[in-house]
Amino acid sequence: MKFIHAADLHLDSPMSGLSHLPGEIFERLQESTFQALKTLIDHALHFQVDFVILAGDLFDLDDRSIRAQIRLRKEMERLAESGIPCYIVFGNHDHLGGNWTHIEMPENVQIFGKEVEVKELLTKEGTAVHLYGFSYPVRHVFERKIADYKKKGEADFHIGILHGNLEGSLEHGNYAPFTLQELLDKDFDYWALGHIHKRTLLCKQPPVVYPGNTQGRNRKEEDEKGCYLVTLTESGAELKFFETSDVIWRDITIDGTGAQSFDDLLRLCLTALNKERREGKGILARLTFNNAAPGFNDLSSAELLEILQDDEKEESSFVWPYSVKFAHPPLWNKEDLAGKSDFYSELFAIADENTGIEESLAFLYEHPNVRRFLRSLHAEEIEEVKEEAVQYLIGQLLSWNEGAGL
Ligand SMILES: [Mn+2]
Repeated sequence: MKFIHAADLHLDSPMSGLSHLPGEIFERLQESTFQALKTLIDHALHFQVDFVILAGDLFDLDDRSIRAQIRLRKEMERLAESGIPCYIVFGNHDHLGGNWTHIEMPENVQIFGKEVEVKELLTKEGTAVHLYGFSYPVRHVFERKIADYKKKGEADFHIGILHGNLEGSLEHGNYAPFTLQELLDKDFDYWALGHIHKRTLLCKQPPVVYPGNTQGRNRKEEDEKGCYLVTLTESGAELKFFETSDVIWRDITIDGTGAQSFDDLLRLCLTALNKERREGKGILARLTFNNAAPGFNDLSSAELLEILQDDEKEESSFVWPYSVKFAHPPLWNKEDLAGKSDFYSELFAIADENTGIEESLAFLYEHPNVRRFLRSLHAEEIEEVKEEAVQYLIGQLLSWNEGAGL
């Protein structure tokens, strides 16, 4: 028996905060969650799987844009033509309590209700499968829904579908939490999880799987994203990962040792970027130079970026660098400087305080022409901004001191 397990498609993600990208690339990114779904269904048809599982957060927003629902229906109809059912639970992003225009899905689509229930399937070959799951009735589900999963009746395979958080994992909301042991205690043959966007195999036998999301939507969701083709037999499970992402986020580190000139840097960048190029895929790359000569700075990186971006806009297999940075080994360290003078220790203390950034940026966020283009910063982004500000300030102060012969 074989099936495809995917989760967190986040169809029609607005890709907010990325509209500064060139129009063609931004549009490609906005289309990418749909393209990922299409690729997923292509795989399901190619392998003629017995069914497909989508483990929550199919839609990005709880209003489920009509566009997203129509696209989902179109792909579900392709499955229906091949007689392939699709089992769906809805998660915190597309909970049942949202206010959305109802679009009818074809009959092969099996949606789990708000309480844990079992759906029975007899495959074409006569294998009996019991699938267990529930959909979020509201956005915030903090109950331990895992307690409601129980094996029911006789079947060749029992499969749990659960959109929720592995307890202790801090990157996502602690919804419908569970521990690995709780899952294993259920004695199911496969756990089809959703919610955590990073692909993670929690257990090999029986497989307990977060397939990750199907398309990265920001630089934190880097590298290839996709789904699993799962084959279950009496003797065990076999998992094969398939990529579905159309645009891939990459973090690239380049060793800048020996780069003497701007030309050297440019050549190193071009080599690194071209190595990433993949037919039919788009790449969004962040470049970091290690060990580059100290003379290279933000000015060189701005110029580099402009040149590297030059021909990529029109390229359908683009490699678009969106940032070039020089990671210079620090010329100073906090403790030394703070020990040297009260001025520095005070400066670090102010930077450590968690206030100030919002106030400093208020004039932008309150500006009528600007605010509609801005989204609020994540906590980590605020940390980054603070860190860069400190680096910049100290750099300026030290070079001024040097110049003044102090
Ligand atoms: Mn999600």
